[in-house]
Amino acid sequence: MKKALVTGVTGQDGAYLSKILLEKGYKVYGTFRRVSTPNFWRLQTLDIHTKIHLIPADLIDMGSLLESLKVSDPDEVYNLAASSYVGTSFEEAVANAEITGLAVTKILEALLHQNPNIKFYQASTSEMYGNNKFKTQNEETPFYPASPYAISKLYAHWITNVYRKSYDIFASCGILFNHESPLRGMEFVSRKITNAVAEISLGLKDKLVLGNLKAKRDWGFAVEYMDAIHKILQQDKPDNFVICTGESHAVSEFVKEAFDVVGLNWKKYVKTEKKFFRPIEIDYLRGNAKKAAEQLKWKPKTTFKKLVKIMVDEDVSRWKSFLDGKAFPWDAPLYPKSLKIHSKLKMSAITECRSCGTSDLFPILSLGNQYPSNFVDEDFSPNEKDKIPLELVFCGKKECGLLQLKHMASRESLYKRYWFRSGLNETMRKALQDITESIEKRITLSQDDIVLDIGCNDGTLLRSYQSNVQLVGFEPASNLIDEAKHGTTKIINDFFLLDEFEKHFPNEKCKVITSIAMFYDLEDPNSFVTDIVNCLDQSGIWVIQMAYLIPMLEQNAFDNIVHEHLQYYSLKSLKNLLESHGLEIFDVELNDVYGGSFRVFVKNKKNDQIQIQNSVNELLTKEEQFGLSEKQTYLDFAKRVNSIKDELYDFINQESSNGKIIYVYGASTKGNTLLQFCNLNDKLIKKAADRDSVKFGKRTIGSNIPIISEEQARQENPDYFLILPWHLVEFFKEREKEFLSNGGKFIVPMPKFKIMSNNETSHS
Ligand code: NAP
Ligand code: G4F
Repeated sequence: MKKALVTGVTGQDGAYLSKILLEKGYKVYGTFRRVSTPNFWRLQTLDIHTKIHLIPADLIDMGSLLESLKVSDPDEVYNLAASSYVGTSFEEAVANAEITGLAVTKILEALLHQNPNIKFYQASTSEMYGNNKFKTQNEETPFYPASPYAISKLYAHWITNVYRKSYDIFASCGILFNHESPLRGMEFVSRKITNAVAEISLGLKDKLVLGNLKAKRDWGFAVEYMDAIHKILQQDKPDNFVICTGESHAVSEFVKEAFDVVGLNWKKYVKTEKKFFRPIEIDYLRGNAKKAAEQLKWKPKTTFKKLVKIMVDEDVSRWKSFLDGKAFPWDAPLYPKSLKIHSKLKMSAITECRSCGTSDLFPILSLGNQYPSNFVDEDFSPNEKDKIPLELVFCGKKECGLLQLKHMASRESLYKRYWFRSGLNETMRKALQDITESIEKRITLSQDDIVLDIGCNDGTLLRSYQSNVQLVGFEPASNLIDEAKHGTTKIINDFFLLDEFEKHFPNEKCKVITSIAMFYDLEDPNSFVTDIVNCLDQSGIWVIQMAYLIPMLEQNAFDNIVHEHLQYYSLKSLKNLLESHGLEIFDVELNDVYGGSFRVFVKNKKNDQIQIQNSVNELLTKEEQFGLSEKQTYLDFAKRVNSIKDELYDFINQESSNGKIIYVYGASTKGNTLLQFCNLNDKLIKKAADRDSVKFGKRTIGSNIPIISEEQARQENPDYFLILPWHLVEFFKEREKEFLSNGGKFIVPMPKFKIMSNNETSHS
């Protein structure tokens, strides 16, 4: 799925372009800036406000521009934001230069840093031609800008051309002539006229005061122009294109056409006043879009007359519905609910439980400021400001008691590339097959039923179904998609969203939904569950599997705590959340995956065909006995974790200063938590051995330990292997028999710190 970033998404063009891109299957990110009265009315009118991913950004703020590129990671950027009203640019010339002109260099610079392969579109304008003497204007016509706005736009136009040539980037400009629509801002002459005509026709007003009626413009319909700019970025080469109708009409003609629509004589109502004249006027603009017609195969369709009628009719109908007591579409001064806003502040602390919303959150354990787990190239220098605290808090509401992370890293950055591949090892393949077997035992699947796996990774789980069904997956990590597509029906390269599912499977529901090792990653579990409820057939089942809290506490497995996993569920806290959405847990099983997981089977409460198993109450009782509702249980865990940290660090530090060579064994994702928390780095641990060749040559983030193959590590024969996937230690003992029999030792950090050698197991 292509991703586009549209700056100025709240404006006329931003709204129409976003709609077109969504219809073409793009994931659309849009920037908006804080204004005193929220202005999402255009997006609401087109009913796309919930479908766009909004990013707060101001064009004069470099940080927010960088952030918007980072969050959206786009294939295409459409820079539509500008202070676009020519009249105001005379009054705020410096601001205009900053916003409309200089900001474009900032975006281009940010883009070069983020990814020079991003395609860039700059919204240039016919205003740049100014008072030129040519009968028509095309891409070769010289520019004579006649307003601060036009000068800023010309700067932006040239800088885009210069960057295109200098850095060989795909940067194109559309030189668009005036384009109008019912979504046009009210101060532009077209909308000022059509709105006033509507009011006059309904007896709400008796005059329209304008400026220069003789000025001529080439007016087209905005929707069609947005189609053209999409085409501009789909060309083989970047270039400049004029987009226009080729006809020019005076303001007075616009006025006459508009009054004609409602059957009134314009001369009776229209006056002119000096204050609406410009200090310098552009008398005449008429474009020539021959190049667009030839290369883009684009031609305008809506005539001048039709355009005016569309706008007048829409304004009349808005005013009529206002008179009927309905709100105007632009009377929307609140942030509409369910906007998707990606704020970088979300990295700051939560103040309420993500599940039940209570504000009773108690601090339990801090693992310090850490880089989100990653494996990076040798020359990568991490930036301290990318560290995010890893801190656990406990929800004090009795029915909930959810253990969760206080801070959150940007989701997009965590899942853009995912290091873990399900199909890589036999144990995991079997574990996933076990899930589909347990499902097919509980529910009969028939041909064409949809089974959906959310976070489907490389598709291993989907492929293990025995029944002949439609295998559908959502997976945000692009590096896994090609593999996931093999042998499956449809893989959607994205986070799960009901809208997205419905786009591909309109009017269909899923018989089975699985979410394996992902449900605890959700920043908003409530909206996810709402989407599941609407996606799941009423007789269907949802299976959630993830690391379970009791084994994590019992085994002191603090390395389960990573930025990805925001919640650490008990059965009770999960039950509380699901029940608030009309769902019910009907069975639960425990298994050894990830050192101890639970598999929870969920159904709609209204489905009484499925019996609730005793396993549910049994586990809830066990949780009470274990003390999962007590804060003290978690504080005791934190104490044990801190003492493991001390023991581990002291031992490694001492052995390293004694000249012993220590390697990591298994550069696991979770291992990065342990290394960073325990202050272990390449000074103390020389190398890390791993099986996955993709990691060879890379380093563990933050601790900077170079990763090599297991074979190389065996040859180099260190004194110790620090076992990061410690729950597999019995298996490693067998695999590294020779290393152990040659005197090598394992350092096993958990459940209790210990040293293992061939003959003995000793605590330090
Ligand atoms: P518009 O309706 O005025 O929309 C402009 C957008 O830019 C709005 O979303 C606005 O946000 C945003 N913006 C303004 N200042 C900003 C800032 N400092 N930081 C971030 N965003 C800011 O304009 P339009 O008609 O859609 O035009 C789109 C683009 O095409 C503009 O660049 C315009 O100059 C250019 N253009 C337009 C025409 C035309 O006839 N429409 C012709 C040629 C070129 P708010 O909603 O918060 O104000
Ligand atoms: O609607 P306008 O304000 O648009 P203008 O100045 O042509 O600029 C628009 O189109 C440009 C493309 O050429 C864009 F780049 C720019 O961002 C914007 O979208 O004025 C059109 C004509 C002008 O000649 C103006 O002097 O209408 C004349 N006019 C006469 N009376 C008036 C009025 N303009 C406005 N805004 N208000 C009047 O009362």
